[in-house]
Amino acid sequence: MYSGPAVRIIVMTEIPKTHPRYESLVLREKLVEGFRSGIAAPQGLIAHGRGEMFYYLLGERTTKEARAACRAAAALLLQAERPVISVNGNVAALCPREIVRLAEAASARIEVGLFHRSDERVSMIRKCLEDNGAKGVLGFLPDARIPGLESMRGLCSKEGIYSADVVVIPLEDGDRAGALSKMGKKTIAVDLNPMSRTSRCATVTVVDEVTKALPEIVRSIEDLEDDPAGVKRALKAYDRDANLAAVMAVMSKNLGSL
Ligand code: PTJ
Repeated sequence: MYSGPAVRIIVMTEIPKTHPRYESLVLREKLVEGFRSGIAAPQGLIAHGRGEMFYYLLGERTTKEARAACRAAAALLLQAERPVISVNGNVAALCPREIVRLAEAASARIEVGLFHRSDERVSMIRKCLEDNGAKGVLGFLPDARIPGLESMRGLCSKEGIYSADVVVIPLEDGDRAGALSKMGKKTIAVDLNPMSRTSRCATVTVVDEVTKALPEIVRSIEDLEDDPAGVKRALKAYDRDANLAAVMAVMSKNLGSL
């Protein structure tokens, strides 16, 4: 019988590429890895499961509604003067490179903003983003507060979220999304749940899996960056509530046909 010190058994599951749900399982592994390294909060695993459920109802694909929302998001970012991308543990674990690419394309700052905040997690997430090419990541030394928010998520940086005009909020909690809107900021949510408070209060809501949504926003920025008329058209064509209703119709149709 083993009598040595306690050991932590780490099991990395190898996913065969031929598995029909390969991509989904790889995302799970990334998040579990993020949790083990301390980047993602344990609560993040639960939030991911909720997202997976909505993604399943969507048919695990990018809808035309998501593409239209990404185009509107790109237009909003191109019009912004002080855009900021807010990053939490799940987003850092799933797609740090995509965050950095979006920040470059949109000339945006990156700020770490955590619900389950600890200095250790903030600095691990900052390091993870820097390892993927990020520069000047904000959030480690917050010097401002979002009015009306008691949670740790209310802490922010004056130079970043506090003075931003457009904030990208992937996988956000509803309280902060609402508080940012009350501050007069335009927000871009990425959330697989079209019914969440965040989805219903953001200026633009992309209902898609975050690792798919961020590159699609980058593609739209590249497409629209020298096209001011296209930027205006993308914003005019986008109606958040109609877009969310169409996404919910896709989900109910999929449910009905299963
Ligand atoms: O890292 P922290 O401490 O800031 O905590 C991060 C979590 C995600 C735990 C925290 O923000 C949280 O509790 O979020 P919520 O309120 O559960 O909201 C997360 C939303 O994101 C839910 O509506 C999910 O359906 C959705 N979601 C989860 N995974 C994805 C997703 N949307 C897009 N892509 C995903 N991969």
